[in-house]
Amino acid sequence: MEKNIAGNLFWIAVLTIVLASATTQAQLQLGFYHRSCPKAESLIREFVQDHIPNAPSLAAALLRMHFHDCFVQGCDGSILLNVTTTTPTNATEKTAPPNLTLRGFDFIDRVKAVVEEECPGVVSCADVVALVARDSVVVTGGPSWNVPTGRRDGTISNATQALNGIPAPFFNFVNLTKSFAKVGLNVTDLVLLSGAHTIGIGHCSSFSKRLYNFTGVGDEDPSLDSEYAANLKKFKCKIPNDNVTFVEMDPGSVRTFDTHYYKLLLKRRGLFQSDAALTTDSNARDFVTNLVNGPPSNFFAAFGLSMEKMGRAHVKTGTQGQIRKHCALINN
Ligand code: HEM
Ligand SMILES: *[C@@H]1O[C@H](CO)[C@@H](O)[C@H](O)[C@H]1NC(C)=O
Ligand SMILES: *[C@@H]1O[C@H](CO)[C@@H](O)[C@H](O)[C@H]1NC(C)=O
Ligand SMILES: *[C@@H]1O[C@H](CO)[C@@H](O)[C@H](O)[C@H]1NC(C)=O
Ligand SMILES: *[C@@H]1O[C@H](CO)[C@@H](O)[C@H](O)[C@H]1NC(C)=O
Ligand SMILES: *[C@@H]1O[C@H](CO)[C@@H](O)[C@H](O)[C@H]1NC(C)=O
Ligand SMILES: *[C@@H]1O[C@H](CO)[C@@H](O)[C@H](O)[C@H]1NC(C)=O
Ligand SMILES: *[C@@H]1O[C@H](CO)[C@@H](O)[C@H](O)[C@H]1NC(C)=O
Ligand SMILES: CC(=O)N[C@H]1CO[C@H](CO)[C@@H](O)[C@@H]1O
Repeated sequence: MEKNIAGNLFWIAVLTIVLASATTQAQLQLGFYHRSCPKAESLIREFVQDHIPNAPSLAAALLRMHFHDCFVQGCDGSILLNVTTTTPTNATEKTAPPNLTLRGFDFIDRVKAVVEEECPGVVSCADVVALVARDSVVVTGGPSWNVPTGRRDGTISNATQALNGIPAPFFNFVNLTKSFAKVGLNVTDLVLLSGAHTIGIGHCSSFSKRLYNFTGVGDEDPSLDSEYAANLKKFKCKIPNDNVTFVEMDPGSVRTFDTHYYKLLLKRRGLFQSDAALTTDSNARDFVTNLVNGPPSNFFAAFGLSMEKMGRAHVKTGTQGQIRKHCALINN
């Protein structure tokens, strides 16, 4: 009898804790807007399907935007706030002739306007970014993945934090691992998500040191294939620190989401030190080799799982944050 009471009390305590954490810790869920804005996800998908084929290079910028958003104060749309829009790396944001990133912000604003018209004040900018990133990759023939929704928008825009959160292209393996661990991502995720560099471009200034001044004595990065380096210097990045010219990160396959990026890594042709770093750790290198040798479908499936995981990084849910009306501005 006494044992029973103790047992019951135990289960009541467990239940109470579970219920309490369920109410304070709202979770992301698939189809969060199912009741509050049933058409939200299809409107977003249709907008992407209608517009990305005319501007395919935008898909990369939009995928990268979701990554940057999640690495700074969690996936909360703070990357879109006006104060931070120019912070992540100066070289990137303002100088691309096609102005990729700026066009990315404009694209998100247009998507947000569509969902605002359908259901004002319901769909967060953070969810728009997450859904647009997925839908853009799908339109380019890449993998799909689940995007549970219910993210709320943050209200802090801090340039210093933006610079701190985003891993730099000169990071080594240890630096990268630490940076990813801060948002709950491990080495598997690091290798898989870096595979996003199978699409898109990088400015010469993002890897110039590898070509011109690796250790400060006018030398090249010895871990970069010398033939590739010579070609880059001859035809693309002709002067040090050129922040205007850009190159394809996965030359010849820049618009195709595939495992070719990993093949380049094994040929010592990853563009950034952070790409090359993935082959400096034996476990990571083995994983890269597996991805190269396996069917693309393995990469696609695993990439999708890591994207879903990244999309949960420090999210705000429930009553935290707000649903911004304009993605560039905090509601007043
Ligand atoms: C592992 C650490 C990472 C580093 C150090 C890094 C760094 C960079 C840099 C420096 C650029 C080129 C910027 C420029 O010069 O214009 C770039 C481009 C890009 N990154 Fe990453 N990145 C990392 C991880 C990721 C992740 C996790 C994703 C997405 C899941 C991603 C997606 C992209 C895409 C799609 C582009 C091309 C953007 C465009 O064409 O506009 N990157 N990245
Ligand atoms: C954000 O800042 C840009 C540039 O300063 C400006 O053109 C734009 O109108 C601002 N957006 C909003 C919604 O105020
Ligand atoms: C970006 O530009 C601002 C203002 O010009 C400057 O203060 C800052 O140091 C630059 N940051 C980087 C990473 O170059
Ligand atoms: C690009 O490089 C030029 C020349 O070094 C410099 O004047 C300019 O400020 C740089 N732009 C950015 C956005 O860093
Ligand atoms: C990029 O866009 C900004 C703002 O619209 C503009 O001032 C700048 O000249 C553009 N840069 C290039 C290289 O087109
Ligand atoms: C921005 O973030 C940095 C680094 O976390 C912090 O030192 C600084 O106080 C913050 N600035 C504001 C205005 O909150
Ligand atoms: C990383 O996390 C995933 C689960 O999210 C797990 O399957 C994988 O084994 C982990 N990788 C490492 C190296 O711990
Ligand atoms: C190479 O780096 C060293 C040390 O940072 C610097 O003093 C030198 O001016 C750089 N040379 C070039 C060509 O950028
Ligand atoms: C920014 C950062 O974390 N840099 C570190 C990268 O790794 C080197 C060597 O492991 C450290 O000295 C840096 O501080």
